[in-house]
Amino acid sequence: MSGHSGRGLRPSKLGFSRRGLLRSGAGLGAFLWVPRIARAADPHQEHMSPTLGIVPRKPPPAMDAPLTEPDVRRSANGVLQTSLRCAYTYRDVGGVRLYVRTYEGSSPGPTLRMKPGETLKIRLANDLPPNRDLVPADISNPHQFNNTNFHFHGSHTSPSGISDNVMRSMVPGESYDIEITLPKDHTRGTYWYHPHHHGSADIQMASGMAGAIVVEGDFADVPERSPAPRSGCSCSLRSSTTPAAWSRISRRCFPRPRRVF
Ligand SMILES: [Cu+2]
Repeated sequence: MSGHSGRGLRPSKLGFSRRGLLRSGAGLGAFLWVPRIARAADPHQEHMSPTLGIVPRKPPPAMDAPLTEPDVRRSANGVLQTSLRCAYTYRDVGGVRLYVRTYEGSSPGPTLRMKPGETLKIRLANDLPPNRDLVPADISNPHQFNNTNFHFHGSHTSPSGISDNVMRSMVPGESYDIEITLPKDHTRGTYWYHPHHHGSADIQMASGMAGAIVVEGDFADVPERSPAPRSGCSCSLRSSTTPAAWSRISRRCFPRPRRVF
């Protein structure tokens, strides 16, 4: 009974013809396309790719939820003393359950409120798991996502030692002290903190490791602006910055080149 090669198994012998196959193919194509056209007509579903399994079909309920104020930590007697624990946490974001790196189990992390002239003292515990990778040959590539450090974005303070030092390495399983003193003439406003460790900072921030720092005060607290005007603008705030503060800012942000090549 041998002798039947693959060539001999023509569609007609299998019970359907080539024409029938083409007809049924066209029918199947139409069957698959109709729901797509219907979906395209529905603006709610249009942007939801059917290829992404994690995208919910309904509008995410979290978008309708009221804004939840993060935990607020305030200074007392000139010091804001607190602790920040970096660890993995489950978070429901847009109706999707994610496992992300956080400060204190929330994203954003706690809001820190202090005043110019005060000191921020943080005990930072890095409870992220050990890194599984080594530093790559090209350190521009993202690496060792569980190393961290702490940066007070926008502050005009010391960048060295245990102050606002973005060159520190805070490795998993260890705790570190951070001590940042703001000058008395520090500009008031809303700032933020985030990790600044080379190789992992962007991954950790995208994961939700960031929080607000409010340096409290207003025009009435700035000696040069007192008594405060009834209305102000950012220009008057800038003109209120003392020469000492300006030279600190310019030294830090625009370091003078030693030599021009
Ligand atoms: Cu920054």
